[in-house]
Amino acid sequence: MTLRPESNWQCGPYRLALCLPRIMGIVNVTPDSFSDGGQNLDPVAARETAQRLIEEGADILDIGGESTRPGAAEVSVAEELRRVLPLLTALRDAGVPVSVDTSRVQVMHAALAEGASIINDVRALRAPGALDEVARSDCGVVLMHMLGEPRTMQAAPHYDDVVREVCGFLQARRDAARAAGVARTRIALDPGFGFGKTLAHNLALLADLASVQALGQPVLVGLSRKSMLGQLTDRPVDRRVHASVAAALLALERGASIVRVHDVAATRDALRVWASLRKQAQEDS
Ligand code: HH2
Repeated sequence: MTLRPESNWQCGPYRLALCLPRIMGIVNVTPDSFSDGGQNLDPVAARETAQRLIEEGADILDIGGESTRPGAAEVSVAEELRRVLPLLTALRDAGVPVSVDTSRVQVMHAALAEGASIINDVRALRAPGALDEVARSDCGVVLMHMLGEPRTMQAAPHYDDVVREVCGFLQARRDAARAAGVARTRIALDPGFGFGKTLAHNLALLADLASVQALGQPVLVGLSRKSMLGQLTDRPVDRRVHASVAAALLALERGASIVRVHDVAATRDALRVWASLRKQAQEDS
């Protein structure tokens, strides 16, 4: 069991202690997300989902206004804002940090003005102006690795050494964020499971997550209900809860600090069991 150094993740007014793993609950306000698409388009439904995830044990909520599943269609900035902002406004007093899953500078800007505490960017702030936008605020930020673009990323992803290349990319983006003025304590890194990766690539990254952790930032993973779990279990997307919980635990064992999940209640129970064993191990050492 990997024992992580005590650390905190600075996310706007929140300082999340990471001595215990954290759950990021997903609320996609999209018609086409691969798992919860269409469920939260109605603002009342979106708010109810968010509230339920908090009650089930989410430490963070992650709101997405554009699907990044392979082949997903792009939406306009105006449409992304129309989807995300009302829920963000409704969650101002939610009591947990709210993250916005976006790569667009205009959406980052509006979301931060509306109280978002975290920017979760699957493109790791590569859009022109994104580094400066985040540097101007005090939000937390997730820098994720993706090979290519969602529309084509699963066509034939190739790496000579997936772990080395993903770690090299994350290190470079972390250094770029630091150089732009983002404090190290605000940055989490994510290897980007399923983003331009075959099953073999995903498994290599999960097996060697310690290499991502060795970069010295909190590690966030998104494995929940993903197609790699479908490939391993032969289950459709709505029957991957057990595989998702297993994958979350395996990631924690290998050094992840934050798990981004759809099934908060099931994950929370598993994390409680995991954490009790970790406490025991610490007391024994
Ligand atoms: N995965 C998805 C979206 N955003 N962000 C991070 N940091 N890590 C991930 O692994 C990640 C992410 C894809 O999952 P989901 O949001 O459920 O689906 P969709 O992109 O279809 O909305």
